[in-house]
Amino acid sequence: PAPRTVLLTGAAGGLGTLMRDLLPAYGYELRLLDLRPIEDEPDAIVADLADREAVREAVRGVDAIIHLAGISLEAPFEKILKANIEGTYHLYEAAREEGVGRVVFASSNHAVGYTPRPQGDDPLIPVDTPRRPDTFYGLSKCFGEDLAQLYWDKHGLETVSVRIGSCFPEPTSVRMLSVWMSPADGARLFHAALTAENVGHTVVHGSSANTRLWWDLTSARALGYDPQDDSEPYAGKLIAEQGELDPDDPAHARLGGHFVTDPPIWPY
Ligand code: NAI
Ligand code: 15L
Repeated sequence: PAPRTVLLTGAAGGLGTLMRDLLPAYGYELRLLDLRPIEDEPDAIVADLADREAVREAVRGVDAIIHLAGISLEAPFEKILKANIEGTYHLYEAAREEGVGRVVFASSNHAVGYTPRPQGDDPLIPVDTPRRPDTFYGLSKCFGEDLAQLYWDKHGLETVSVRIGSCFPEPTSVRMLSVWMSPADGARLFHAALTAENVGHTVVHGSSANTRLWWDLTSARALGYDPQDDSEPYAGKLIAEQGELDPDDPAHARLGGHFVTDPPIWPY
């Protein structure tokens, strides 16, 4: 049966806030969890993924989990380790123990951020492109995807890992014209990921059907995802303001954009 009760971790964050607005229209009852309290949501669970008991209690009785909680940008390794690596492990252990059947995992383009972006007639980046994380943050998403594969192979717990491009109300950079996922398409993709049958562990790219797309959406469409949006209407203004991407600039040559070239955050 289609999932009805869904735990949304990271519910106070940017994407969580967008999804709190959009997902109930698909018939889901959301249970919310975040480190931070959420205004006007007194029932939201305020908990750290480090707290295994709280996490186990939070997953008890839900049909599925959308896992957005974690550090969403580059940070010192110790912080990434705690929130994204150990935190995601705690969530999967809780899901296994409580018999939750499906997780939708917010992976990221930064798991493969060093992949050169296609130029000219180059083919779109396939979903099985080799891992090339551009940060410890991206590396934690590689870990999450591998954890998902392990829990499918060993425990039969299904996951759709969504390598999200940039999900914000509007694209705000020329790079985002290629990787933007409109919030409405994000909700469509999460709904497809929750309801498609027999996903095992499936990795998909998460973006709208952008004219300037860099990656292949075939595996996402195979779940039933039918993106309705395209960033192109924003292109004129953004390119006028920021100029076209210079392929010789290392910050523009690869999928991960400036995550590739930003100075490392110390202490390493
Ligand atoms: P965000 O930083 O706005 O939200 C993340 C939320 O997770 C925050 O509310 C934070 O309080 C919570 N959180 C952090 N550590 C926690 C912990 N230990 N326990 C409980 N909650 C914790 O990030 P955003 O943009 O909403 O992204 C959501 C997820 O999607 C993240 O996992 C991010 O890596 C991923 N993602 C987002 C993209 C985007 O375009 N927004 C692109 C690619 C991936
Ligand atoms: C991500 O993984 C981040 O969580 C998000 O804040 C954006 O930076 C996005 O990637 C991006 O690549 O634009």
